[in-house]
Amino acid sequence: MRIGLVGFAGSGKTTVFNTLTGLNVPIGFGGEVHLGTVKVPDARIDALSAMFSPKKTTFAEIVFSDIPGEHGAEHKGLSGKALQQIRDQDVICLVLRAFPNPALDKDANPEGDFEAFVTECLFADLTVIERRLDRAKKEKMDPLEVSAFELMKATLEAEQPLRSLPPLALDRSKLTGYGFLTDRPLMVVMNRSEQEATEPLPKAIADRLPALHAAGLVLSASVEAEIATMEPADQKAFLDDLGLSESAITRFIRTAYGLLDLISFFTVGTDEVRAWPILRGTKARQAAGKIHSDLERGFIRADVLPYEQFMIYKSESAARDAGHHKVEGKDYLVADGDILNIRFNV
Ligand SMILES: Nc1nc2c(ncn2[C@@H]2O[C@H](COP(=O)(O)OP(=O)(O)O)[C@@H](O)[C@H]2O)c(=O)[nH]1
Ligand SMILES: [Mg+2]
Repeated sequence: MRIGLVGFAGSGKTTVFNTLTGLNVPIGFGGEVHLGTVKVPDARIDALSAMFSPKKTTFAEIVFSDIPGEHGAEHKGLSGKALQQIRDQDVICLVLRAFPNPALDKDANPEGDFEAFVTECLFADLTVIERRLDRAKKEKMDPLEVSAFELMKATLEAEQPLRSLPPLALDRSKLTGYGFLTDRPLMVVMNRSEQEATEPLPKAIADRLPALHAAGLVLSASVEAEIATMEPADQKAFLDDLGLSESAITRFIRTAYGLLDLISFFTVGTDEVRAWPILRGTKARQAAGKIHSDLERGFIRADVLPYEQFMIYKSESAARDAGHHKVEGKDYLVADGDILNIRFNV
């Protein structure tokens, strides 16, 4: 999964990026996109790996991109280049500045920045759609496509993001090339000062999130940066002191998985124990395709063993003998924690 950190210059994107990835790229305005990969912790993978002692253990991964915002004197919006880079991401994570930054002559205004970003994305999508509809007047365009674009236009003009349109309203498989920003899942990170690290999201933002189908999270990048330099034992005490039960990365991953409605299935063996993130509601055949396209193409059936059952019996054969092993067809809805073995033939 690719998550792009975006936001206005000085909002703390690079600091948040360093916190989440454990990297240490230089702080400073502008610059290039940074990439960092994080393993998604999963105690079930740890347990399976301990049992199989595989050559390789593979966790789900998140690739974070730190995308610099524009920093011209007046214009504090995102450059065309930044917008293009955002289009390559699976999730947009907007970092809002809610701490005083002496390098900027403006007070923190997270609510204003939030609305500015939301509006900017609406306009960027609207521009793409209007251009396409203009072109449709000259060239032939499938009438169904025209009506889809008219619907999207009306949605944006009503200040609703495209992601608010339900799956049946829009055939998104035909729209992938457009990279609509408001159709991407949106996560909002409120980057607070040390003193306010545990304050909840301001009401003005919290109230807006449901209608935007977005998720929110509060953290203090500078607090997290401090924690990162401590011994693990001290980290826990420090988090407890602040009234935070978990580190930012743990909370971040949970929020992202919840927003996207992601679950994991597992493959196990002495070669590799691995977690595969999928959308809830994915069918066995598509899940097989995550592993390899041959497995999707030549899919015959899936042997399914829920993780919980496997851990009770401690072996596939014992769980099977006890009747917990299921054989499922291509339309089986994969459940969180399913250990899958795909039978296929190509
Ligand atoms: N007090 C405080 N300062 C922060 C926090 N996050 C970032 N900063 C500072 O704000 C400035 C801009 O941060 P940076 O990560 O470079 O922002 P970017 O331009 O969005 O990448 C730096 O001086 C950071 O040290 C925070 O949570 N609290
Ligand atoms: Mg930066």
